Amino acid sequence: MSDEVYAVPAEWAAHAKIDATRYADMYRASLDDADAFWLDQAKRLDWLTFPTKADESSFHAEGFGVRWFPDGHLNVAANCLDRHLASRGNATAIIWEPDDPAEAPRTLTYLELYEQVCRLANVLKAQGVAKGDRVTIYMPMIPEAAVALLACARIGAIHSVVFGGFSPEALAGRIEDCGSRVVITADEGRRGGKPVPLKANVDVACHHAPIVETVIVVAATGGKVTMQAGRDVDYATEMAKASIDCPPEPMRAEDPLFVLYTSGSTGKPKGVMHTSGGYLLWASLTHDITFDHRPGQIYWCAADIGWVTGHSYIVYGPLANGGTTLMYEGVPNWPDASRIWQVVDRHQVEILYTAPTALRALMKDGDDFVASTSRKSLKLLGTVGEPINPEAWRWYHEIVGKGRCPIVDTWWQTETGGHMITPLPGATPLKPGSATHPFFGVEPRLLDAEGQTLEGAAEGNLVIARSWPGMMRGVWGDPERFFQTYFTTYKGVYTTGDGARRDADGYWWITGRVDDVINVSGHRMGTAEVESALVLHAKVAEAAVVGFPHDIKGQGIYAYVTLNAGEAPSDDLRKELRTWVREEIGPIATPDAIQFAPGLPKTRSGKIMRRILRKVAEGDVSSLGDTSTLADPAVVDDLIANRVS
Ligand code: 6R9
Repeated sequence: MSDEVYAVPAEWAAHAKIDATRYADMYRASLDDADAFWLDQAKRLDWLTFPTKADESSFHAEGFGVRWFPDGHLNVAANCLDRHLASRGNATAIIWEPDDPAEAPRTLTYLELYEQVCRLANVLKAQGVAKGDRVTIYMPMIPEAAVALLACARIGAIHSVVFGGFSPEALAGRIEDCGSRVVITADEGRRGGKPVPLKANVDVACHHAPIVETVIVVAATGGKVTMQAGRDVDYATEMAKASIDCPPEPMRAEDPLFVLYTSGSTGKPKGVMHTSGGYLLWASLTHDITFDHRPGQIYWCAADIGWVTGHSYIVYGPLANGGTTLMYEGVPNWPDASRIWQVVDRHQVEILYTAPTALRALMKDGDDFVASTSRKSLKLLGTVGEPINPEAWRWYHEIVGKGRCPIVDTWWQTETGGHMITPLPGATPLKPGSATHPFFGVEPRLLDAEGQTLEGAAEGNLVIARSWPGMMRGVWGDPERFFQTYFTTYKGVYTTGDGARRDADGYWWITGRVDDVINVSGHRMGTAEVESALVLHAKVAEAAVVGFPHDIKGQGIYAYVTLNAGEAPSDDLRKELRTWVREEIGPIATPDAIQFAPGLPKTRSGKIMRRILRKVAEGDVSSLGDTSTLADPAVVDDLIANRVS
């Protein structure tokens, strides 16, 4: 952690939408008179019925629930499209940069995007999709993915986007959990010059999820796929037949907009549900203020649409604000480590938002890849997904941004819908590695293990003391789980699952997860999920998974595996288990290290002592702490002796 301070550049302080004084005033107003503040902010959206009330949430068991703008009506797609047509119908809504740099980029104006969304909305209706139905989207990073999200929003269908890197099994689980009868996919995706067999994966998933009646297939690469008669339909054929006339469905602010599955500390991934009014307001306002966004600027969020960052900051935020959003199909380091910077130059990107893991990977390849490009267009840089180490922060600031561009290190979660703790470029002096200060309406608090509030400079559990418009509304299909997961550890507050430190200047530093979630390359992975996948293997008796520090990924996955009696450990089996997990969940879940362990350290009541497993994985065996409560302390010596480095 670093205590250098980077002052707000003079031109930012003078010209940004929010300067330090304005931030302080607005932040205070957002807490002191929240209803008035949020009803005023709500004016940035186009409502069919303007709400008369803002926050109707309670974090307490009695009357528990999260509700915002309960009597407001609007349509999210109309806010992202229709309302811009008169003023900027011919402005570029989406710039698409293909995986292969030799191919030409594509652009869609607001009018073109609007027409495609209306057509697909009609295609969905023709397939029997109605308001409230769930539609699963399993797509590569092509404009049709954004069209799919917005088409659902237009007719009030609830989308569930599943990251294209997830396996057929993981996809099937998510389809079944939310009960989607319709899947939108593509023949193939492309990443780093390699095809991703999306349609073939959907075919396998449909075996496990017989609920699927219709698969709409975009021909993205022209790769060969089998089309099942009566189930699979060709996107282009249906689009050509569909009318461009599709009035937006009037929705209540609290009608669901989407479900997005994310890993938690226990059990299978949960479907985080967001609704229409509060979510869109939050995505739009945070995108506008954190990035100091002006329509006409080229803005690039280099995330995938399969994660919440793609939802809020590739699609909903920028389009609600009439911006130009760049969608990139590929990976940061293909054909080589200069690709991101070449894309920046090619499209004259002014605002770039990416993840620390990508920066660390590029940094490792040396500065020449950066120096060979201009990057003059860049004005503002952002990061998201995990804590950024000061070294990567400085590299981003000095080498990428030539010291000219403020960095907004945005802390938030799938559950929060959008930015929660973040610098504002015209208001906040920066400290490398600190997410700095809360956004409007966000009341962060630090609690100790007993739930006592910590004041001043302190470190503890990060909780949020009141509701905000972009907050999740529930766990799909499991109302109890929402309250159980987030509101029972500490009463009356939202528990984030993150630890944090507040320094003497009141700056917030996120220290990482305090639960059994690991953050691999900015993606959340539940240790329980990887363990479940491992024990499904016929040779595995038991498995325990922990995170360990990894230079590029932030955290890597370390698995301890106990084999069934009679099974012998071997390198081949190690490989087999890695492939197994990859196929069960997806490449992001592949263990970096597998240690065969005849026994796991357990308490006498049978609870695995993860603290010890973490220490061994980290290679920090000198401070294992108290091991006297273990049922069999000898287990630990074996773990240390056979550590995989
Ligand atoms: C948006 C997103 C959420 C978890 C979160 C935290 C970590 C995200 C961060 C950060 C430190 C930041 N995280 N942004 N940690 N600094 N700027 O990433 O959502 O995939 O749900 O992950 O990511 O641990 O709890 P999600």
